Amino acid sequence: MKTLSLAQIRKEMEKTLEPKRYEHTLSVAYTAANLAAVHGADIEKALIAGMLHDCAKCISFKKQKSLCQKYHVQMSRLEKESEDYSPVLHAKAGAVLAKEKYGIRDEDILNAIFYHTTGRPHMSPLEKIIYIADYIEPCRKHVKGATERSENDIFTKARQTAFRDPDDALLLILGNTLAYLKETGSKIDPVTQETYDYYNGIKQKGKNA
Ligand code: DGI
Ligand code: FE
Ligand code: FE
Repeated sequence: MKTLSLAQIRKEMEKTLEPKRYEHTLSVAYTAANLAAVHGADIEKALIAGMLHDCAKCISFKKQKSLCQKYHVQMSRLEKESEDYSPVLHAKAGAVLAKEKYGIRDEDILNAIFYHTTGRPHMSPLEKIIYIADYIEPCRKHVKGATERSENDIFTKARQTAFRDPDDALLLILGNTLAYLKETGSKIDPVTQETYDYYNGIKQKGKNA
């Protein structure tokens, strides 16, 4: 299968995503490109990963699940047991589509798509960039949990920190996401928790060094 150019991928996303999701997608791609420029990562890869990160968002849960099953993607217990929804599965199905439908072979881009909702310990610079860009992109008007705790203004802080210190931004986002999931009694994917624990551990070690 031929790898699609960025322009072709963009056209495909415009065709397959709902308008609001397409706007978010463009915004993530350009935010990721700027983060890559500042942090010395590959701008082209950031654009492609950003453009494709939510490529499976507008397909049904059933289809996301069957794509993951067909390509032997590891699913959490939550995803296996659920019949109708899992917030993380679109990221895994997206990585499958990126490879099988859009011809992406670069493992770093595929991992950035796969882990864009949960993160993971030991993320590559590109994985961090996509995770952060997804959250701070300028078209996102609010993030779950942040407006309710507006005295902390997590959203603004994450946007400011991302260009200075991506690990700090990562931790801020992970912390807010987990706090929100706990407050709302949502089921937490073990990888989301592991990612927070890992980056929080690094920060605490740095403080004590
Ligand atoms: O697809 P997007 O909306 O652009 O963003 P995303 O892929 O980061 O998905 C965001 C949602 O995923 C957000 O509401 C928080 C949620 N999320 C992240 N980790 C977990 C989670 N939801 C649950 N239930 N469990 C998790 O571990
Ligand atoms: Fe997503
Ligand atoms: Fe997204």
